[in-house]
Amino acid sequence: MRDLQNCFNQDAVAAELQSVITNLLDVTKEIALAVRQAALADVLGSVQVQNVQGETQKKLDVIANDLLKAALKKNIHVRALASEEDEHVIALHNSGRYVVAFDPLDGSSNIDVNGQVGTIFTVYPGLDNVAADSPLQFFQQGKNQLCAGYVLYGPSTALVLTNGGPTRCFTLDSHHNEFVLTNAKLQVPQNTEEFSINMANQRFWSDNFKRYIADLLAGETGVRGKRFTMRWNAAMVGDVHRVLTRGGIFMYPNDSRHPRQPAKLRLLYEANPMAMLVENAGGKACSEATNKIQRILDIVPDALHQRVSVILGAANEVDICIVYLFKRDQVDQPVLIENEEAY
Ligand code: AFP
Repeated sequence: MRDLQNCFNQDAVAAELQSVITNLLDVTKEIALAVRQAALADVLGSVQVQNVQGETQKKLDVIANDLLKAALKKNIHVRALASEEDEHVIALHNSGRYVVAFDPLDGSSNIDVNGQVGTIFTVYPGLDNVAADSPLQFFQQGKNQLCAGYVLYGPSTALVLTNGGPTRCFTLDSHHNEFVLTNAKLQVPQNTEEFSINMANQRFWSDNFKRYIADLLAGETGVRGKRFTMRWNAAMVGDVHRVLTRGGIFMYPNDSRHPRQPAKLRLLYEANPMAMLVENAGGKACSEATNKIQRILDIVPDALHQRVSVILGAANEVDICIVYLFKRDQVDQPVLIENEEAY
């Protein structure tokens, strides 16, 4: 707690917010233990129930969600909760200063194969003129986030956190059950030779996006003139952690599988917290909408479980991807870039 407390002090984090973050992190230590015990604690497998996203819930999804909700319900500073696993907002304390959203166990398809999973969380100011149980509490731009972070349950348990200042990395010291600061300022290199995408979706991508990936694959003799490698963990926490620690670009683009809902990742508790962590580490995070590119943190949500396309990581590589998406074949058409100074 000493390292976390120093960081709270450096960032001038309000005492009430500190208590919310501390509650969240205490639960992640319990989840880390359950993930480690796995079959020994009978937490693998599914519960044969679908969540609001239409995904079959894993036992650990339910356990993590219940633990987080139970802990935060006791905190008088939390006005409302939103979880990937719950369809509606959960109202808590009317006078609470904060609203909290989380994906209790991101990458849950990895649970049963002993792969990386994680908890992603974000805290926004509660809105006084809005009912505590209203989704409007969460229809705030990502740039309003007071804190964003994730805990990655990998070979070690890593916490990556920003309170608006630098993006820091802590490692769980399991002997003392305490997060110890191990990188005071993560920095995403501007350029990269590593990309992260689910290539199996290629046939559903736009032609411009296919061309961008084809040029990454073309190697030293292609137009990019260098060889790229590819990694895909199927858990955003794992893939973004690699981008934050080693560099790279992570993409989950729009695809044509579900025309009315072309993106997969959720804005509130996946894209926004990751975008804040990446931007505060010097990277970029954007999303492709019809004929325009948006900084993720500028998107005004209109649904609690809204999905957005995500392109984030090395600043120069994100820019190059945007050129492929919007400018290359459309040089005579205006390209709308919202909040242009961010790009
Ligand atoms: P689950 O938590 O349902 O496993 O989904 C994980 C996720 O939302 C994100 O963490 C991954 O990047 C992405 O989905 C993986 O999607 P694909 O299974 O389509 O590769």
